[in-house]
Amino acid sequence: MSRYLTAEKEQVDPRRCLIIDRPAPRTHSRSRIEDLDETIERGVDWLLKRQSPEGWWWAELESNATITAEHLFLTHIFGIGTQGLWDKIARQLLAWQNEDGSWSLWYGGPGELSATVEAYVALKMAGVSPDSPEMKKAREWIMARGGVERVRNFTKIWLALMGEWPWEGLPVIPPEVVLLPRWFPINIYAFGSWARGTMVPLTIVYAHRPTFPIPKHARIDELFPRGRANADLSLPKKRSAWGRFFTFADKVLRVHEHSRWKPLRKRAIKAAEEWIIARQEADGCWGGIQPAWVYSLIALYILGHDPEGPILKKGIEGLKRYSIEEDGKFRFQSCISPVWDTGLAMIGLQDAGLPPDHPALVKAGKWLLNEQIFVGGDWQVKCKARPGGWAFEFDNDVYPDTDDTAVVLMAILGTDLPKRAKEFALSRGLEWLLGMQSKNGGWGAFDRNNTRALLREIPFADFGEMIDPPSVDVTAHIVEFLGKMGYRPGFKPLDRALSYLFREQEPDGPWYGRWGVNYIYGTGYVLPALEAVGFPMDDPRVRKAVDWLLARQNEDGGWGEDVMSYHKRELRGRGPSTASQTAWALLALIAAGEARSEAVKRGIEYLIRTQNDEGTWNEPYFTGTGFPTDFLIRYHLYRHHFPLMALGRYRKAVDG
Ligand code: R03
Repeated sequence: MSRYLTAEKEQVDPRRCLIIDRPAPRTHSRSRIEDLDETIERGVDWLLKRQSPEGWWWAELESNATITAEHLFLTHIFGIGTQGLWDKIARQLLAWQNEDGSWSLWYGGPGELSATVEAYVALKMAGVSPDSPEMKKAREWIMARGGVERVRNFTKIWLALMGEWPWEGLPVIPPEVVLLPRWFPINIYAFGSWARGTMVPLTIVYAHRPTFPIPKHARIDELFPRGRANADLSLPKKRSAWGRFFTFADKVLRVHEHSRWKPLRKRAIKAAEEWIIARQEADGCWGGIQPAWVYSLIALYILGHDPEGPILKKGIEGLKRYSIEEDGKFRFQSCISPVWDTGLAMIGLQDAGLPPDHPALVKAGKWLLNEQIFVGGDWQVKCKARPGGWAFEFDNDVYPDTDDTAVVLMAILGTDLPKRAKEFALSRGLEWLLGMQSKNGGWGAFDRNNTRALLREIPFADFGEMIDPPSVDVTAHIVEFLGKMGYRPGFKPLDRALSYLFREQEPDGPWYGRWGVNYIYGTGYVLPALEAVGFPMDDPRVRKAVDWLLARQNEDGGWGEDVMSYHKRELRGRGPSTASQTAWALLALIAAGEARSEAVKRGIEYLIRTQNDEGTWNEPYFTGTGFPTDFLIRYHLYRHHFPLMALGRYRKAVDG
């Protein structure tokens, strides 16, 4: 068995220069607009010190207890868990536990049942005594909410893999779906890229129903309210017409699963296996995301691949790059963001006044040029353009995304780079983006026209999102890039994008934030995009958005928005001030021509006042979105590069 976690032969730590930021004190007394220059200078220095020798910036992408608990489960399944690692995981999980015994999906958020069950099981496996006060509280919290029967499908899959939940108590996904043709309403390319990369390996797992039993002491009989034998195995209720249809289809598929006549099964499994193998990345990952990665490892393992063989060995060793060990604690990242962090850091530095030929920018720009992807990927099923995009992670050639591509292109545009190389990168990036525009004028993140909403109704769909329809925030980034390239209304793709954006505007002014929390994020991207394409900022629709933001400024001069704004109308644009959300609001207002307003001045003073002694900002809140209310992300550089952009653009706007 490979013992990657205890391997001592380490040559280079793949995570060196990963920024793991902690809150720092604030003892300075800068708070006035006269302190702007010093604040910017400190912010620039902080960032420059943290650039890697290769040129990139890369900070932690924090999520929640499930990802780390599942890492423990995975090491159990492969028999590579060590007590040393499990102790570190246990310490991390306990550090995240809420006072009431539960675990949340974001800082300050309510306890969540699936996360709490996963953390509880992982702690039990790690050897934490079920009689400890922490475990007792967790158990009571779980049982008060219906116990293990009420958790999401993904949690049930992990429990089934460990013999703690019956495979019968999960919706069926037959591997034969891999064979369905692309014109069929349900086929793997109709799913969002992440759902596709996750479900293809899961079909193999489902077909084999393997179990890797856990020791008796760790079993969870106590989480079944009516006892294990009487567990409620019914599927989550879907009320819509399609939902009822799929629930019926599930019953039919169950009969098929129990029959011995499965004429296409062997072919389907073979096709799924080849599909997975063809998509492993250079660093061993799949799609740069934890779910696709871990289920691909498990699927290939079940099919008999050798853990010491080329595929699984690389896949398991690669996990190290997504791991973080700090202060005797271990946590796993669901995804990593070096390309995104680098692009945004460069834009922040440019706004802060670094010249285009600054060595840090040139170095970062050259690194980004090398990251451009010129091989095909899944997106080609719906788009005929030549490749030329960027992905979020170091290695993810199959799934470049339009959001990273737009941000990187803007970063490159403001940097002095060898002329021919720069022009080539810009033109191929632009060509790819234009090819990826969806029918409705907007852009999805990973695919074109990925909008089949009926997939949300399958019984499996109880977490996250099944599809990747165009979103306002991604579209705004691309519009902004088009503007910086000199495109103006009258250019057809831009006109279509602008009508999409205005169709999506809320009646009272703001825009929804798909990949960031929430209306402040959406609005904070749209107004700078409109300005970049020369849109008249006295347009009533712009003024409405401005008024909406102004009405939501906090007493302290900042802005904040609670994650629950995704569910509760009255929380839209409301919440404790944060550095990143304040910056988004300011970027919107400055773009709208409000730089000299009292509100913007107070917002800027909020950022000046709250900068900490290290030159960055403290931000415990999660302001990034993976899936609204199901999966939130704390990007550890958002607190830094967005304030830097806002302060820098403010200075340019009032100086000029
Ligand atoms: C901010 C813009 C750049 N951008 C990329 C954003 C990446 C966000 C992180 C992606 O990480 C994921 C984590 C996931 N989990 N579960 C799923 C998943 C997908 C991506 C998931 C959910 C449902 C299904 C399959 C997988 Br079905 C933890 C655009």
